[in-house]
Amino acid sequence: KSGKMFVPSNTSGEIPDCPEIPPDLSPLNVHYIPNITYIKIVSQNPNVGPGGHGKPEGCKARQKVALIIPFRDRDSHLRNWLYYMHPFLKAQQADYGIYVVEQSEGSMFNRAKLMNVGYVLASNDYDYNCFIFTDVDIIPMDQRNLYRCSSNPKHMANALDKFNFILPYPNLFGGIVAFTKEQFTKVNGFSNMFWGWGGEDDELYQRVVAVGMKVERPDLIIARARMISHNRDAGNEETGKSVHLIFKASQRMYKDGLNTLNYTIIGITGHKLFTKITVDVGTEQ
Ligand code: BGN
Repeated sequence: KSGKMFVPSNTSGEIPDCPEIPPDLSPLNVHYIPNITYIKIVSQNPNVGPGGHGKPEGCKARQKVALIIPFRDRDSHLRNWLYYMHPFLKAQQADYGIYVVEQSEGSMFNRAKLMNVGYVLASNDYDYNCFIFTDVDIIPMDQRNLYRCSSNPKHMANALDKFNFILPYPNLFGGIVAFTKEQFTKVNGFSNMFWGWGGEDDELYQRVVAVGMKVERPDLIIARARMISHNRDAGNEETGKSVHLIFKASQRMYKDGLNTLNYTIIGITGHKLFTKITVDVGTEQ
């Protein structure tokens, strides 16, 4: 016996960092499949751990990404989102977890508050440093659109099929946004005061600008995404109150947001493909 042992090339014993840009990313065909089942999605994603967590094999991801989805009564959209997104995030070598934040019945929908709740609970669950707040009905059509954070808050829904793959107005900040922990706490999160449809994203944009950050967006080609078409949900009507709140964003932002968030958890369930948080966010005062 020579006494020589096999010495792995990485002598520190730690797995290497994943490459900055994951290999072999490409555009995708995305279409809505109304009857896709959870059983099928689970069987196609054996790598996904309880609560909807995934990790790259053989390398260490540079970011830990929580995906936060505000939700109420959109089961078939959720199934489609999961069907496409688990393989997508795997291809991107993401270290990630999926949090579906469901608002309990009986009050007007408050998308922004659900985002704040998702941020707080995901932060308690794992050491995330990047938070992607995404609607359940938007599915990216190109794996090169990296679900990661940048040095500025990033708007990622700038090329939706619904808007003919262009940005409909320069300050649009809806659909999907990515914030690091530092960026999100700097703006005190979303406003808690937007009940019903519209404007909470425009208000968040005002917060970002008010603290001197810029908004980044991916290239229009790789940002292409499908939005599942649907009618406006009951319990999420437009109230017309948004415009006043948006105007005063910079005056209100430190008195309305993460530091004033209140809610009651109804339940937290670790499903195979996601963590579901059901929450009572109250009603408009
Ligand atoms: C805008 C909404 C956004 C929404 C985009 C795209 C408002 C505020 C009006 C003062 N803004 O009109 O919330 O993301 O459309 O649908 O409603």
